[in-house]
Amino acid sequence: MIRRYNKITLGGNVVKEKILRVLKNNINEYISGEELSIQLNISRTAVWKHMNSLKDLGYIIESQPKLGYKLTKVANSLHPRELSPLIENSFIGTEITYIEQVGSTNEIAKDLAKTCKEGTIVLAEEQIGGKGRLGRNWVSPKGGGIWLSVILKPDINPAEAPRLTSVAALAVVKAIREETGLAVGIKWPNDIVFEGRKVAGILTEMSAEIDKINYIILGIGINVNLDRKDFPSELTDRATSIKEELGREVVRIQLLASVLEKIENEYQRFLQGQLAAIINEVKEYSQTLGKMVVVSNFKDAWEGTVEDIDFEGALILRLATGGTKRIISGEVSLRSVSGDYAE
Ligand code: BT5
Repeated sequence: MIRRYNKITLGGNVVKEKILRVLKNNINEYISGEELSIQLNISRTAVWKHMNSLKDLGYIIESQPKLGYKLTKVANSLHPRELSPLIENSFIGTEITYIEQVGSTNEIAKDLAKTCKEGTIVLAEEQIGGKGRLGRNWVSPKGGGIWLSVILKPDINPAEAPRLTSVAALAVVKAIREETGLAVGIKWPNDIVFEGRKVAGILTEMSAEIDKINYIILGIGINVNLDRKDFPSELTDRATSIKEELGREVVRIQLLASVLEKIENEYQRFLQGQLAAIINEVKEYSQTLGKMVVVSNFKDAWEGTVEDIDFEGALILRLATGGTKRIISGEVSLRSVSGDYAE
């Protein structure tokens, strides 16, 4: 079942919200069932039922007959109940569709996009049909990642839509660096990498008419607490997670709140005409500038050295055969020391 949540009501049961607040304010301390029932004006049986449903949501709550209830661990979930209080944005993430398991959050976002307001997000704990670009697969196991779609409705020319991939990439890099300290960079146009391995990817999809965008969906996948065993063997050399690189777990929800905040900031800068400044920052984090590469799209491939990322986010390639080529979107393979090109 798909449920929408919004920031004001948190969409949930008000009493349960209150119980959770009391438990969180007294984390690791017992609070008696009687006290809770008096404070909230409900029966002790009702308190007990709410505790059970909180346990089902992943909260670890101990109970002792004489002492009452003690919250020892908050749920490792991205549930809007947990997320909404962390978001201070004015529109990105103020409406949340949260689903435990989904095919692809981008597909759900497409269904919502026609009627929902700009900034609505779709979140899942697990994707069983996660998508990369060009119909590729995106590995999205349960509970370890951030699998997110953001619905935007910018009043821009459809030809300018690829620029939003750079806007999103900058937001994700800034959030990961600030929240975790991991010095990730951007492999043009949509990969967030650490030492050559992919930590996050962005899939920008659009519905448009000739001169008007209906909506854009920024699909963002971040490998937060994934373990090496979560990746299929063919990806172990090319993919990694924040946890693998830092050697410790990261609080997913905190990182997610930061990603949403940065997306709102960078997107507002974009709408205010500050793309050139955004691209300058993208260039600071670029892992492709100055490198020998092969850039390909569905029909062509060009070999050369990346000379620049221009003020609109396009790649400027100095071709091995002479001259330059401006490329708006494509696939970059970097040349290794041995002279091979790796994805
Ligand atoms: C991307 O495509 O990098 C876009 C990924 C977007 C994923 C998000 S999750 C939320 C939203 N809902 C979706 O269904 N998708 C978006 P691309 O550049 O085409 O990279 C895909 C390639 O990356 C695959 O062919 C694999 O080689 C590799 N790959 C797959 N899963 C990966 C993972 N979890 N981490 C790193 N690399 C992965």
